[in-house]
This record gives sequence, C-alpha cells and structure tokens, in this order.
Amino acid sequence: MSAPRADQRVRETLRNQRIELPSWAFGNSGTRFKVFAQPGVPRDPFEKIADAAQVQRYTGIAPLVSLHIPWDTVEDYGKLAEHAAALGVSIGVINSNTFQDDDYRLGSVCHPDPAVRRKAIEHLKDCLRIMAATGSDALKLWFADGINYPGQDDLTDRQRRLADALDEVYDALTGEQRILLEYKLFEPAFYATDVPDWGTAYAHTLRLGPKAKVVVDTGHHAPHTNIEFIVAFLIAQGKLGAFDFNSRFYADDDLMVGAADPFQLFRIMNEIVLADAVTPDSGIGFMLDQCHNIEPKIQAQIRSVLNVQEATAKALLVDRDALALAQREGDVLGANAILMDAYNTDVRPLLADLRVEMGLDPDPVAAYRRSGYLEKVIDERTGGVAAGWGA
Ligand code: AOS
Ligand code: ZN
Repeated sequence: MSAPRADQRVRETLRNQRIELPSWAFGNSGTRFKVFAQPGVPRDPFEKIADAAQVQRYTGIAPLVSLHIPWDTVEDYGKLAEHAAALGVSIGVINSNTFQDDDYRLGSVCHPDPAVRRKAIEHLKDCLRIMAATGSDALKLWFADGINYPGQDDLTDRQRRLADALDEVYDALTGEQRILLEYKLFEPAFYATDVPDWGTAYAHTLRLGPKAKVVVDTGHHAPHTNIEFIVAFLIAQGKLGAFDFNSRFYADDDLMVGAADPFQLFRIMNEIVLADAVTPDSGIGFMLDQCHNIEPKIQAQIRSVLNVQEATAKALLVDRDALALAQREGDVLGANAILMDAYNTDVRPLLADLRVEMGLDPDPVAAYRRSGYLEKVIDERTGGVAAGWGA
C-alpha cells in the first residue's frame, strides 16, 4: 500500500475508534482509608453524564457512558437517555452491583442461602429492564463472590450456583441484549474468588452461548500476567466482549490506563489491530474502569482516552508486511525491532493533525482547561450530596 493511502487508513480507523467512559469516574472515590471530596463533583447521574460529555467534546471518540446500578438509579431512565443524547453521548454498558448490600456478606449468586441468590438474580434482571429503557445492549457482571478461608464453603458447589444464576439471566436476555462476564483474581475475597480468571469466565460464557462474552479488566491479573495473550486467545475464540481499561502498579489500582505500563497497552492494542477489531463493528467494547481519587476527574478521563488513542495509533503504524517477512525468516531481532519502531514513534503530531481534521482542538486537555467548565460547575453545584461509591 502506498504511504499516503496507508496514512489515510490509519486516520480513518482512529477517527472511528470508540472509548466508553464509566459514570463512577466522575464521582468522588478513594481508598478504604479516605475519600477526598473534590469541588464541582456531580450530584446525580444527569450531572455525571454532563461531565462525560465534556470528554467526548474534546476527544471526539468517547460518546458512550457506562452506568452502574444502583449508583446511577433514576426514576426515569428514558429521560436520562434523552439527556445523554442532547449532550451528544449515549448510554453504554449497564454495570450490575451485587456487592454492596449487607445480604452479600457471603456472596451473591454463589451465596449458600437460596434467598440471597434469588435477590441477586432479580437485581440482574432489573438491570436488563434498565438496559431496555436506556437503549443499552450489554449487562456487565462482576461478582465479588468468593471466600476468605479454606473450608468456608464448597468451591464446586459455588460454581454450580454461579452457573444456575448465569443460565437464568442468559435465558432472560431479549433482542440484542448480551452479557459480559468480568473476572478478577482477588478482592474483596482473599482466599478463593468464584470468577478468578479468564479461563473460568471463558468456560461459563462458552456454556452459555454466543450472547455471553468475557470482560478483560487490565487490573485484575496476577503480576506479570501476559494480558495480550489472553486478549489474542479470546478474540480468536470469538469470546472477547470488552475491556475495562485501567493501570495497576500493585493490585486493582484503577489508575489511568497507560500510566503504569504504556508498553503493555501498546501490546494489547497491537493484538486488537492484528484482529482488525479497533472499530465498533468488531463488537468489542473499549471501556475505562477507573477512579480518580486525587487528580481532577474530567481531565484524567480525557488523558486516559488519549492514552488509548496513542497506543492504538502506534499499533496501527506497525509495518505488517515487514513484520510478517521477518517472522517467516525467523529474524528474531528484526521482527522485534519492527514492533519497537512503531512503539517508539511519537504519534502526537499525527493525532493533533487528525483532531484538526475532525474539527477538534489539537490539544484536548488544554482546550478543556481553557473552557472554564470546571470553574462553572464548581459555582453551580452547590447544595445536594456529591456522588460517590454507594451514592
Ligand atoms: C471491580 O473490581 C470491577 O472492576 C468492576 O468492573 C466494578 O463493577 C467497577 O470497578 C465499579 O466498581
Ligand atoms: Zn472492572
């Protein structure tokens, strides 16, 4: 392909990339030690969506917002969807919450008591109704279920309870609805988690059928796990449903994606580019799952979107023909150098130029800071209770 045509193809792909923002990133958050409240934080889901729309306004590639139920409970979901549409965004994935109720001390869908399992399943079915009302087509399931001590419960029986619950929710899906099953190595359970890894999530989604896929949260693995291998494997099996992007230094830190290990993010996006899965027609969701405990939230979301975009641009620049040749010839170092050349390319001028083509400011963070939006909402959002975990 000629250089100008290749450049056009890269730009076209980047223009059509879509990143989904988590509503909870705009609320107050913290660690178990302290939540530091920030001025101007949204007080309800409508204001969270208004903040998310700012990220879309300056990046042009983040028009979806994930909701979290019950944190984003409203009386009229149709009205919330209309509000989003008026601001140029729409509702993405609905995140269920079966971890913040006293009843869930011993788990939710894996709980030993059938009455608690029933309560959790009914919540998941409620989420399906919220999806129908908001235009969302995906339900994200993250189960905090697990046990803290050997012997506390029967591991195999818990898997059976999990399977029964998943079967019931799967059977309740209508139309285009699908479920996304997220895995996590540990936390809040410390000895055994019921969906601890991609293999468990894969096995359950495989049994369920084509409307169930796996979510890869980049913060949910043991240190040094090769996440891009998991990504490549799941794509090849048609089972990669979505990402929850974030960065980790130690555990599930939920820091900005690309902050801890930009090379890992590049390697992941390289697998996505190889599978021709960057744009929405791939059916794969590219969501952020982050909390901004000490940094300004809207700005951090903009930065995160740009980090994913930069990693994607670098992955798109890999010279695929030269790489294929080097791989065929067994040129170990040559192949590695081709990949590293792309990773080491400064794609910021290309992306600035692309933004101008898209009618955006070339520097989204600077444009947002100049806009005075944060100062305006700090003035406006007085009274009421700032949103946060559990709000
Ligand atoms: C929790 O660790 C997971 O990452 C979930 O995706 C969760 O629903 C989300 O982080 C909001 O708490
Ligand atoms: Zn997550």
